[in-house]
Amino acid sequence: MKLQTVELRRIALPLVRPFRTSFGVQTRRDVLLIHIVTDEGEGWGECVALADPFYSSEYVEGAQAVLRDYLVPRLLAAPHVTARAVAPLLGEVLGHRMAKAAIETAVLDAELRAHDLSFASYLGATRTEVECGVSVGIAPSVDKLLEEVAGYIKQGYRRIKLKIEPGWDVEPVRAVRESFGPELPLQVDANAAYDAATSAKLEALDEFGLLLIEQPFAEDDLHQHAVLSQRIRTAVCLDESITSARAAADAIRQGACSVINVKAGRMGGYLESVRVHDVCEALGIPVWCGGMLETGIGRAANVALAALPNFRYPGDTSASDRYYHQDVTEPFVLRDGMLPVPSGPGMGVEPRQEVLQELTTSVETFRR
Ligand code: OSB
Ligand code: MG
Repeated sequence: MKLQTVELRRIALPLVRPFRTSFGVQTRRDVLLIHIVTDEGEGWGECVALADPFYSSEYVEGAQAVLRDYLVPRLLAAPHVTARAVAPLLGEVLGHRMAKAAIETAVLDAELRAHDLSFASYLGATRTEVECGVSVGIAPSVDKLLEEVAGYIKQGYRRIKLKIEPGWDVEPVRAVRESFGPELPLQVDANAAYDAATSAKLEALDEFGLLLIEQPFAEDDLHQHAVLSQRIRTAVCLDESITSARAAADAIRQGACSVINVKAGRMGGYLESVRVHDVCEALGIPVWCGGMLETGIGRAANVALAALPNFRYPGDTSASDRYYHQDVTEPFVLRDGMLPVPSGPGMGVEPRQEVLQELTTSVETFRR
């Protein structure tokens, strides 16, 4: 394909409720969308970087800067682009995987639309719907938490993930177990909030029959994860630490995790995510699909990825109304705890022009 224009569009969406994690509170989502036009059609990508560099070193203003100054110029200079060529074209630029993933996704979307092929079939999906879980923020009180969890269970979510931090761990987990019973699929996510000194609290979670404990320690501290894995029966899962298929293989070999949360943005794109999926499958390690509070654009691609065979746990692929009153695409609606995998060409969803216009805060356009 010959690239003609690249548009970086920022939109702002209020969240339906504040989302509190160990790294801060989000009340709105400031999203960077990439829209490309080629001689064979158009494509969209969503950059998952958050507003602040608190979950990852990347953040939305930084992603836009590196796209503007380094990534988009390299892409526009190429005589011909395909999704597979994007990572090599951008390889000279180190890191910035979320920014790179957004570009690769937009190119892949355009390419697949041009070939009338869906993300799901291209990536290797084996299911037409995926099981959905929900990530529940740190609540103002245990009572409020129980109310929120009850609401999600009633809506049909098949798994609950509680955000935890030192001071909000054993008590909320015990309360949820006591209220909803031992059969509720339940897991926790610390977003790296623990260290060797606070690790005893994580060992105390071992009695609650959790599916997994996600990223308790720092991104670069595989050793501490390996130590915890040895001490508890509950599976240790990595999120922030896993930035590539190589990182996944290393973490598994070191005994740092027995489950991996796959997020395409963190890994530089859907192509690398499939490699992570494959490497984990070969090593007997299940994966599941994480989320970054995506709009319908990012969600469509995530749901396609989650339909691959080694995605063996419900994902953080919740319905649109878990996040937004009004989504950018037709909303994703939960049906019996599942979301349907889009089957149309490319990501199989279209941004609604009037909604985009209403939410847009800035647009930058680059031409060949
Ligand atoms: O750690 O998985 C995480 C949201 C933003 C950043 C990091 C994380 C999350 C979530 C929610 O847990 C995922 C979602 O529902 O999209
Ligand atoms: Mg996480």
